[in-house]
Amino acid sequence: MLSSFEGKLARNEGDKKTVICIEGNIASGKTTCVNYFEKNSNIEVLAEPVSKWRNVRGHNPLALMYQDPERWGITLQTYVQLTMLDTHLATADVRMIERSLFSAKYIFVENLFRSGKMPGVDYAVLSEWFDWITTNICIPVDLIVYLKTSPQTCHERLKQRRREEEKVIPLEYLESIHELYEDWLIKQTSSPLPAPVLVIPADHDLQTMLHQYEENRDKILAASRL
Ligand code: DCM
Ligand code: MG
Repeated sequence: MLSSFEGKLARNEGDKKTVICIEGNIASGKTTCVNYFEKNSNIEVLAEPVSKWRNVRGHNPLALMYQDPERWGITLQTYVQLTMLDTHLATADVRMIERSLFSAKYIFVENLFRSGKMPGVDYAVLSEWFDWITTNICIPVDLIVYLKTSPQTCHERLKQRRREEEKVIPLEYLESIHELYEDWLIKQTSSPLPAPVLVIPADHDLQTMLHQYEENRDKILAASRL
């Protein structure tokens, strides 16, 4: 269940909040990163609403999308857009969120469309929704932390985490998502950037990654003082 939209909209306007988005390819280690900050700082952490994407009133649009993207891509992405908007409108003053409304559109919807797996009319309707939301609702982002991985690393991690729906994901899919992330956050040649980007190399093992989060902790949390 989504909480009261009207109430959140009203609260979102006016008072200054800080939002840090953790971005990166599928299985790049975003959840590990947000879990680190949940334990080692006072900021509120909001994990990606992936459990909702796997179960909306008994349906699994994530699984359906991987089975037949042409048919179900729009279904999943419409719901992702709604749940990410709900996440952005959460109440805490300082918060870290896994991915964002922006990457949902600029990376995942874009990928479905460019790979010929989303009909033009579905892409047009999602784009209208996205443009309406970002024009009419204030969605502030203060910092993007990009966990930069190689697609091969993500492929290995994906196999390890064994999420049932993701068994069908080939390396090529991760390569296209990677390219779109690089164009957006590194080359900065595709879609608008909602905030400055901090890049953290994320191909390393867990211990090294935790150490890097520790080293970058103050820099990341400093976004709340901008
Ligand atoms: N996903 C998607 N479309 C989005 C966002 C995510 O299809 N707009 C999928 C990719 C992964 C899962 O949801 O299968 C989220 O996993 P992760 O935690 O690796 O980001
Ligand atoms: Mg995750």
